[in-house]
Amino acid sequence: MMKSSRLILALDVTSEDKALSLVRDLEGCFDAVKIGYPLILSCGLGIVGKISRFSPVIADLKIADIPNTNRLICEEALRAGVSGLIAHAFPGQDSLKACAESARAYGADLFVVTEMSHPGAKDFMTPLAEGLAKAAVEAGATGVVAPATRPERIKMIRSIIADKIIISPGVGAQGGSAADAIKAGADYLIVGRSITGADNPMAEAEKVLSQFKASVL
Ligand code: BMP
Repeated sequence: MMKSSRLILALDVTSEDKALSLVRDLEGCFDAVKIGYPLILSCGLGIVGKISRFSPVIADLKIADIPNTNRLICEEALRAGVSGLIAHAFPGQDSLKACAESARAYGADLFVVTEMSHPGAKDFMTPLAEGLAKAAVEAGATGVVAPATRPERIKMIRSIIADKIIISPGVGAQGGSAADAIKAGADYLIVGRSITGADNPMAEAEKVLSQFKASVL
């Protein structure tokens, strides 16, 4: 993934037409599109090829199974053309390594969830986040997913993962600030609804991009 806009578009829509028109209209505003269960379950994996004509696609399947099942899931997504995968680390190092090996075989990126951005993440994930970040490093992942809603946790995770990539959701609809997440150490922001649900998605994307620029200057 090339760091140019430093924005990853979260495409949580369930209509193929809407998905493709957003990707077409916003082309050039983002470095990758993240799709997950909503779009893949409604349109099928064929949507990956259609979006990848415009942008690299990250499959946010939050893979969390035994190693063999993880490998099968990864290979389906990779064969469909994704250039990145998102997995959970909590099933253990063997499960995560299965994802890392599959991603490596296709030259794709693997991102590992640490602490999630919603309030409920504090119930179970916060105390585990350090260990999950260490597991990502040990598995040889490209990077981790860390919460823009809690910049102090991005900082903590950065201290564990050194120069691995942090992709960070939670800006906009979940209340996080783009500037604070970047200052805390995020490399990319993952932004969905505040752009995809806006009357003028391009204007919203430009707003996030300008906050980005202001915070790195
Ligand atoms: P939005 O900007 O609309 O809140 O979208 C954020 C995206 O990032 C969603 O696709 C969500 O599933 C994902 N996500 C998140 O919000 N928090 C996390 O901790 C991990 C995620 O993958």
